[in-house]
Amino acid sequence: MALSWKGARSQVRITEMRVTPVAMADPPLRNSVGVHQPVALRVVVQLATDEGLTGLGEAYGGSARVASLEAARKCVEGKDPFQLFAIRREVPDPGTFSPIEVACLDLAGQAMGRPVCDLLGGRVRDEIPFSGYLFYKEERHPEYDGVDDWGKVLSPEAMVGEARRFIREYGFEVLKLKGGVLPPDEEVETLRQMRESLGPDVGLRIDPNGIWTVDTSIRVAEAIAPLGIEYYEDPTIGMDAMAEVRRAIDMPLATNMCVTSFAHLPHAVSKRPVDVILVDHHVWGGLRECVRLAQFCADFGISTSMHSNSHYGISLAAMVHLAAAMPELTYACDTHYPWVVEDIVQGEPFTFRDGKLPVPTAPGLGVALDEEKFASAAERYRRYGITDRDDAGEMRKRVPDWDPVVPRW
Ligand code: GKR
Ligand code: MG
Repeated sequence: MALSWKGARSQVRITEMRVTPVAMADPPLRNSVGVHQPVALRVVVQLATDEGLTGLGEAYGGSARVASLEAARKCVEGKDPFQLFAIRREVPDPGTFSPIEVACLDLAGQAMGRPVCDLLGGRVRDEIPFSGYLFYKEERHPEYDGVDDWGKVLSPEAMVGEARRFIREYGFEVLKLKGGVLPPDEEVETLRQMRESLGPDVGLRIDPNGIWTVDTSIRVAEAIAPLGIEYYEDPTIGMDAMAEVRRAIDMPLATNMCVTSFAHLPHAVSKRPVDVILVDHHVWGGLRECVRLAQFCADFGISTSMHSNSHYGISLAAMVHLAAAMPELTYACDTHYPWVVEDIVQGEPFTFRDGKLPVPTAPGLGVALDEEKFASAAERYRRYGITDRDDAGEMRKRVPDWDPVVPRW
């Protein structure tokens, strides 16, 4: 039998679903594949109801996601935002359903006068700890239209400078180094200098996005073990290779690459490739699925953290509500947010203090679009004409014979 609020709110109907591709200015951050383009792509979903409410969701960008969301519109319009199972049945793809689910939860929260975390089971913490996300980087893109006063960061010494600035400006107590960029020994040296300069209390992580061989992964693990590493994220690619590394080292291994769906979980338990899974509501099918994932992880002795990609404040609000409602969250969450030059949400709702963000108490997600900035992000998407992320192609503009071979080293 339908639960009581359906009777009370059965008139709520989604009257319109808007899908808007947007692009944010993104500095030339390096990773194992290449370098970030001058813009990072996102898609904003707006759901309007017959009661005059608007719910917001945000997804990874790219032409396939825009198309899948456009195709989902007919399954969403006319539906009740509280009936998430009914919508999911018609929109089964996790990455497509995620921004729709978040927008529905935003609507449901607004309709009920409760923050989204209350719809996920309720908050277990009032502040969410984040890790500062350090990237090696190139000089400013020539065509970049944001502020980039970080300069080139391609040495251990420069990375220590970046780390100190992250701590000074945001108070992060944990730092994650995006690795797989410099030769492994230089990245070990980067971590060594960071530990020496930052002292023993700052948490350190490294994530080379699966670019290293098993042998290199083990060798690096042995070299960084004395530095006290919180966890070692995706040094190599695939569950079998990760499990081999894990058997050889004594340091928690983490992933957002080899366990990315519920179908992977049986092997995540039997092969034990990792100790930590980074949840990501954009990938796993929304906030409620991530709560379910975290419960599963706790039941099977796996820790949890949270993954991030380049994102705006709609995603950040969703991540904060999720982290608030995940009793099993073990580690500070990732976020790319400090690299965002201009958000599309109103005001400045996210100010890191001591590396943490407070959980919003307003109904829904607690963010609203700044129409002017939103329009300018949509215009930037059209102006750059980039419809799919291509870090390797961007790198080839700087190094013409660049070949992102995996595994490297
Ligand atoms: O933005 O270059 C990047 C990151 O490498 C991103 O693509 C990853 O998804 O942050 C990510 C990670 O933790 O693997
Ligand atoms: Mg990762």
